Amino acid sequence: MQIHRVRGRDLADALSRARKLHGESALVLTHERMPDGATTVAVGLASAKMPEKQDLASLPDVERVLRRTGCSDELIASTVERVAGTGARGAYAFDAAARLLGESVTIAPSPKLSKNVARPLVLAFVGAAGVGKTTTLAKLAVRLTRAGRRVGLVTLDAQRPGASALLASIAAPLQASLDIASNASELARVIDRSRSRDAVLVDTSGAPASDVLALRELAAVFEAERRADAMTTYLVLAATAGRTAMGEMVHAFADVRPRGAVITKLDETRAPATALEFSTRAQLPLAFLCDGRELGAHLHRPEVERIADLFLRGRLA
Ligand SMILES: Nc1nc2c(ncn2[C@@H]2O[C@H](COP(=O)(O)OP(=O)(O)OP(=O)(O)O)[C@@H](O)[C@H]2O)c(=O)[nH]1
Ligand SMILES: [Mg+2]
Repeated sequence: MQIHRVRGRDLADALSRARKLHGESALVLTHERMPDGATTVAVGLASAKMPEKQDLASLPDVERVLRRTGCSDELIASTVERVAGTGARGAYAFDAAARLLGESVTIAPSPKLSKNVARPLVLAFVGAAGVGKTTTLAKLAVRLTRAGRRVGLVTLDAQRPGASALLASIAAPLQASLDIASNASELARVIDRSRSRDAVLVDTSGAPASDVLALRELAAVFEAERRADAMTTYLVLAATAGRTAMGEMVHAFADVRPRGAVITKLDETRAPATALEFSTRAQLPLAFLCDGRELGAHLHRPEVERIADLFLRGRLA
C-alpha cells in the first residue's frame, strides 16, 4: 500500500483534495491537525494508484513560473521538492507553493508607536542614490498622518539643493514638521525637540560614507543616553537592482545596523524574487514593499499572501 499525505484548510477540505487526487477508492488512514491550523490526511492507495500524468505536469509549471519571477535555482529546487512531498497536484500545487513561498521570507514587525512613551519613534531610511528613500518616507508620513499620528520629517541631505524643497512639499500638506540636520548632534537635537511628534522620519542623502558617519554618531549619542533602541534604520533596496548592487549596499551600510529592508520599484520588474530572497539571506526582515510612485497608495506591509503573489505572479495583486 502506498501512503500519501494531503493537506487542506480543514478536514473536509483535505478529504476533498485527497478524493480529487487519488479517487474515491483512497482509504483515509489518519488525519492530523497542523500547528498552523491546517489539516493533513494520510491516505493509503491499495491499488498503488499514482497521481494522473497530467497532474504531475503541474510541478514543471511551478518551476517555470518561479524561474520567470527570478527565483534562485536553490529555492526552485527546494520548493518543487516540498510541493511534490505534499502530494498536491494541479492547481493545488500552486496553492502549496504559495504557502511555502509566502512563509520563506522573514517579515519585520510593524513599527510600533506607543502613546505612553515620551519620545517619538525614529525611523531612518538609508540606501543607494535614487532607490526611493524619500518617496518611501513620504508614503509612510502620509499613512501615519491618515492614522491620526503627528509626524516630523528631518533630512540629513542638507547639501543638495532641491532635496529639502521636495521634503517641504511633502511636509506642508501633512502639517508635519521639517528640519534639516547637517550632522549627528543636530539630528539628536531635532529628535529631542520632537517630543510632541509620534514619529520622526529621517531621510538621508544616498551617499553611504556621510550617511553612515552621521547615523553611527547618532547611534553613539543614543547609546550614551541609554537610548539604544530609540532609532530603527531600514535599508531601502530597489527590486530592479541586481544581487551584486544590493550586496554592496548591505556592506556599505552595515555599520548602521539596519533592522530591516524596504523593497521599492516592484512595479518596474517582473522578477522580484531576487530582492525578496536577497533580503532574507542578508538577514534583513522585510518591513515594507513599494510598487509605484503614488504616496497614498503604493506602500504595503509584506503579508504572506503578498509575498506569495510576488513569487508566483511577479507583482502584487
Ligand atoms: N516606479 C516606481 N518609482 C519609484 C518608487 N519609489 C520611488 N520611485 C521613484 O524613484 C525616483 C527616486 O526616488 P527618491 O525617493 O527621490 O529616491 P531617493 O533614494 O530619495 O533618491 P536620492 O535622495 O537621490 O538618493 C523618483 O522618480 C521616484 O518617484 C516605486 O516604488 N516605484
Ligand atoms: Mg532622497
